[in-house]
Amino acid sequence: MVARQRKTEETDMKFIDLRSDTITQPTPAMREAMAKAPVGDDVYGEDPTVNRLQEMAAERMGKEAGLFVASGTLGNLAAILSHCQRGDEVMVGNKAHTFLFEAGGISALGSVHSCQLPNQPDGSLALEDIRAAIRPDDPHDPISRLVCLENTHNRCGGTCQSVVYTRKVAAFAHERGLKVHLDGARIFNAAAALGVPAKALAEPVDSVTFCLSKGLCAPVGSVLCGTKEFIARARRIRKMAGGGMRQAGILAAAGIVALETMVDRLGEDHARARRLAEGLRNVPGLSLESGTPATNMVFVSLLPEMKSDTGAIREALKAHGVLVGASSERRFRLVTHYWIDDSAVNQTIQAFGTVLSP
Ligand code: TLP
Repeated sequence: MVARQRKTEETDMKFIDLRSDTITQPTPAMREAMAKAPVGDDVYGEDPTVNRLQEMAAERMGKEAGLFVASGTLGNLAAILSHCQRGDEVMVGNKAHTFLFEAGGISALGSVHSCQLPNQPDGSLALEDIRAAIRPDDPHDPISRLVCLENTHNRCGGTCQSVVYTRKVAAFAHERGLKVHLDGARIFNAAAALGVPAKALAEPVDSVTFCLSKGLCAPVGSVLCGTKEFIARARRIRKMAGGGMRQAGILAAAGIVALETMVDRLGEDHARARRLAEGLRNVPGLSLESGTPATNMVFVSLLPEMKSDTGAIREALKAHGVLVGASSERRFRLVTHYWIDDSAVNQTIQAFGTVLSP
């Protein structure tokens, strides 16, 4: 209760907003750092704050270099277009964010062909499926170039991909001349849940994007990391996409505070997601998706006997001050984050109970 009052004073959020961790707002420490940040023209590579963030990010991911980008979408786009030429093929999960939710950018803007492999329920891609999808050297076929993984896996329930699995896929891909990109938008959530350094999850892959503006609360930005040579290519793609920013240190400053202060607390969001899940499990009419929450996402579905759909229920919850997301007409997504405290969890469970009561 106390925590919620404190945080509520720090922000203008009116609702208990569980739609996503993207709705998080910068903390007072971030706003202060933004105001004071030394800046320069980052297209010239002269913004000291951006440069510092990029170095910190690369260090955290165990890579040679980093590139500050406006969003996770731009980070993934720049990565895939840097790995692939026009007409090359990238293997992506059929529930991957890169495939479902990035406006088809890799094909629209990069002419990269996607090969969609079934995501297993835990978000992984089966090695056998990767093996079967590798193209022969035949002029009928596109050239298999890249495998894209996602950790945590959003659509598959915020699930984590282990170090062992990531190593296995990367070794398998590398032996066959393929590169591996990791959409690690929430890699720090995965690291916290698995109890490993994020570096260990990023080490096997060639490139990784992670987001500062989700559970880490920065207002804007992601960082793409890889070799120096890869990042030089990605920098050109970023410019081409209109993503070269000038005095971006104002934004990067918040990212530095995010990395320094917000990573170690992600376990709190996971604990609250578990409490929320336990509460919702007992609400008649709802069924908790098995395996969730692995991290900060709770997926619950409406039981078949429930007549209303998620749209109507979301409206009713809103009247109780609670905003939740939906990934289909029968499936809700609730994401915990810094601005969700224990009382918000309790109020959400109560609101669902009231709205769904016959
Ligand atoms: N995900 C958003 C929506 O786009 C669905 C969310 O609310 O979860 N990779 C993953 C795994 C993501 O979940 C997201 C955002 C992105 C990339 C893209 O990041 P942004 O929004 O910064 O472009």
